[in-house]
Amino acid sequence: MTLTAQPLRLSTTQPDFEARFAERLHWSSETDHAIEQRVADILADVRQRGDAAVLEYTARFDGLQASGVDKLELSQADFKAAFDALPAAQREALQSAAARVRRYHEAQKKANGESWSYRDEDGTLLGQKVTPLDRVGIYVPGGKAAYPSSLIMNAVPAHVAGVPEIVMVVPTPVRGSVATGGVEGGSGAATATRGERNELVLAAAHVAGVTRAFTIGGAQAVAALAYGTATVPKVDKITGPGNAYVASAKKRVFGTVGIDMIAGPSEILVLADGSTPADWVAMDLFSQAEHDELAQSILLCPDAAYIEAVMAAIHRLLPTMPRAAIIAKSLNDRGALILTRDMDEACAISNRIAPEHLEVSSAEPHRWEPLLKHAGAIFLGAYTSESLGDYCAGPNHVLPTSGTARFSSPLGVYDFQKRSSLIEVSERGAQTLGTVAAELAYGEGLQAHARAAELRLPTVPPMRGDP
Ligand code: HSO
Ligand code: ZN
Repeated sequence: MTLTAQPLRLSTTQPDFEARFAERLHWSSETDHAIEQRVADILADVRQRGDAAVLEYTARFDGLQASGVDKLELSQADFKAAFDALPAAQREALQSAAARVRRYHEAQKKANGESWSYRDEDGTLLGQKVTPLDRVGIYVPGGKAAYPSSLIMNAVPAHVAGVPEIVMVVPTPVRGSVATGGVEGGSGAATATRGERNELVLAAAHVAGVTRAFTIGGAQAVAALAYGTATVPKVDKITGPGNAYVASAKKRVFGTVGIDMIAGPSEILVLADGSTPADWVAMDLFSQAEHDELAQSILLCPDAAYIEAVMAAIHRLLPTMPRAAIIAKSLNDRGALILTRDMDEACAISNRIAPEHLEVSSAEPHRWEPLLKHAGAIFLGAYTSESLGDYCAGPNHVLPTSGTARFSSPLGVYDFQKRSSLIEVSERGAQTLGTVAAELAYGEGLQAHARAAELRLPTVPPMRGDP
């Protein structure tokens, strides 16, 4: 069977454009009810029975047997061994990616992650103190869905923020029935089966500053991190991608702990003026389509002939791709090539979509960039392929999806920090502020508030209102 990709072709001048455009963008993030219920049960069970429940679910879902959760812990030595065993080119690539991501996030911390304060006319000090979270949990999906690059994107900003303890959880399921019963590296006794580990993920943990790691996954791992068990430390925030169970569990533990965004399928929108080689753009569209059949790749362009050239490139290149089936399904079900009246209109439509990744594939990217308001990340110019941002340019690749870039931002250092307000009122300030506060407090009928302010005035007035 030959695969074909026929992304939806639209033109903004066609009468039914709005309806067909809206239909193509629609995506529902609803989790099915059965999953919600099972996750709720697992969370409650782990909360109540701790390690024992974690062990049972890990045995049941991952086929990984252990006599204690401590036997499922990996050590820094395990990370280092995985790193050392990699080919030199991979080691260097991991290090270089982590270094660039670190540098970017250090700049981010400097620009908007530092404490600040000022003194007002009365000498009162007002400010904001920024502190890192004490402990964060990073979820790393298992098997093929595990992206070492995502671990870097989560752990490095946490590390740069100054989080002292970064706990990773990663399922290492035992494939089929081959439970080998090997020694858990670094953890001593041969009392745990050994699951399928992703060595690149462990190596990434080495370069990204992960402090502890457990080979557990699913809702049970999220529960262990959120509530803590005898062995797994309770964290303050959980970040990282996961399947529907993990996403549902993260939503449910929100409030007990912080969480990052719940990411939908990957998206790329290419705004093209026709000056970039069509093959490059076709491959950029493929690059997000290959993530997932639900991923969305869209081209917006005012040049009809260029759209034909990209379409031809898609047909020619698709059969050469190992993940052609996923790419074809993604393009057929969710992709679109949209002819616009001009680049201004293309920019306006892009803002309506608020894509996760926005490539401005134009000879004049800086002409269009000021018009672009809503996007997780904006890639300027023909050389800036989105995939460079996925791995190593520096900015975070954890980005708002499904239009949420209208109101949210990339994962960053600020997600691993919190702010406390600082107030130090001077004697004179107590006078100025005391009268204002007392007036408002009496207005709210809160006498103790009013008196707390008035007692600090040089002349304390009589209390207003009946006792
Ligand atoms: N594009 C993905 C991140 C990723 N790409 C990881 C490759 N590896 C986020 O939307
Ligand atoms: Zn990607």
